[in-house]
Amino acid sequence: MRQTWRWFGPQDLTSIDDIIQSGAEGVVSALHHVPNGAVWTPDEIALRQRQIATRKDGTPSGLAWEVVESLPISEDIKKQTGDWRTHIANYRTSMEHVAAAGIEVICYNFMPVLDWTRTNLRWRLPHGGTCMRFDINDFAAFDIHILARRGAREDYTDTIVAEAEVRFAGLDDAERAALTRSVTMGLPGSTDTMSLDEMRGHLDQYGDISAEQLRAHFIDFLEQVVPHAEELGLRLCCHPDDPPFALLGLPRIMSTAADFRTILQAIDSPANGMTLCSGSLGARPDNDLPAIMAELGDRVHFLHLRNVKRESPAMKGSFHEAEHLEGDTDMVALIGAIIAEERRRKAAGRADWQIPMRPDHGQDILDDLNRIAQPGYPTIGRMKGLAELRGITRTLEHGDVSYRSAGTLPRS
Ligand code: CS2
Ligand code: MN
Repeated sequence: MRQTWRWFGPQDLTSIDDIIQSGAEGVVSALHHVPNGAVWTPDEIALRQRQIATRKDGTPSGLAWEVVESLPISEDIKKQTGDWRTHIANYRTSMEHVAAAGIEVICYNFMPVLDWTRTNLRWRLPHGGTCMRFDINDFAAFDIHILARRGAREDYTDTIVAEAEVRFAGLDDAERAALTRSVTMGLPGSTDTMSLDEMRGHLDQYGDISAEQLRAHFIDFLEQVVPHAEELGLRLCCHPDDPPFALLGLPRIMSTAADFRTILQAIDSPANGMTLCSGSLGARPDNDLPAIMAELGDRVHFLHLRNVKRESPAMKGSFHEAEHLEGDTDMVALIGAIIAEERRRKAAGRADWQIPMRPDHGQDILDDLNRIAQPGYPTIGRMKGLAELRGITRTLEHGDVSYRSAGTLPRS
């Protein structure tokens, strides 16, 4: 695996100099200030590349921008409304500029309105640090009682509806505002929150777009961009839904192995790939991460490694972000499956045999607790995660240790 680190740009509390000390080999970034649907210009891309390539003292950092995360897909493209055709043309132009700058991998997602969603961004853990958490009862309290969405009750079990009622009644004004802030928190890389009215406006615009229709829009989009990406030598890779189930009555269509299978088969090109995010997919008990890697691995172009602890056996339930080697995904088995895929690629002569990976999220620990970083993106917590993942990788890649006797990896 190629060890990378997400950097949000010059305002990021983790500096390029810090990233060097984390041991990461490459950088994942995006032009977060460019509005969704607009073209990424060569100048803006080159500026970000220079920022990544330079330390504070002006000397070379030795790091390069290796993965774009994300080149966002506008809401108009997802709904096929307004300027969606122009936005697709712009997407193609941005891809050309990214490819001309020497970057080959582009991650994006296809979630309507919201990116990842949590109910608590700083949940206190027994060790004194904090992590992000999704509590289905708190979320239902928000949906039913704060957002007051029509039909919300029907989306939850009676037990959750009853518990949400109790939770809501127990929250004072400040706690209601905090819950609202957590749920409506802007996308990664932005500090904006959505107002409740804006959120209602977005939900209304989705009207009754079904999952099937959203999937058809997704395939239309891919038909327009994947062949061009292939010509440009780019690898596109869709990030899964987080959490991997429908929220607020909005369809979510990239939540399971079957969802990815459908989309990867619909446009059967190496340029149409997957971002395997073990934390997002791992929030559902029916997603078996090592099995997904073994099945779809040849189209996995980017890896997000993190872990979640599911708090109930429900398909749509509460979870929190565990340490990278804890939680419900067997991280050692997953990394084993990744290394097996890399060896297959190497043997087949694939230039992209090494898959870029980043520690996705981390718990806030030590000095992280005194700095308010992007939720999920503390310096020390992520560095700890990366170090643990690197340890597993180094062990499994070692030519001569006992994993071979477990029979899970072919000889290198
Ligand atoms: C990221 C995603 O912070 C995260 O959880 O993995 O938000 C990811 O950047 C997007 O969904 C990709 O488009
Ligand atoms: Mn992710």
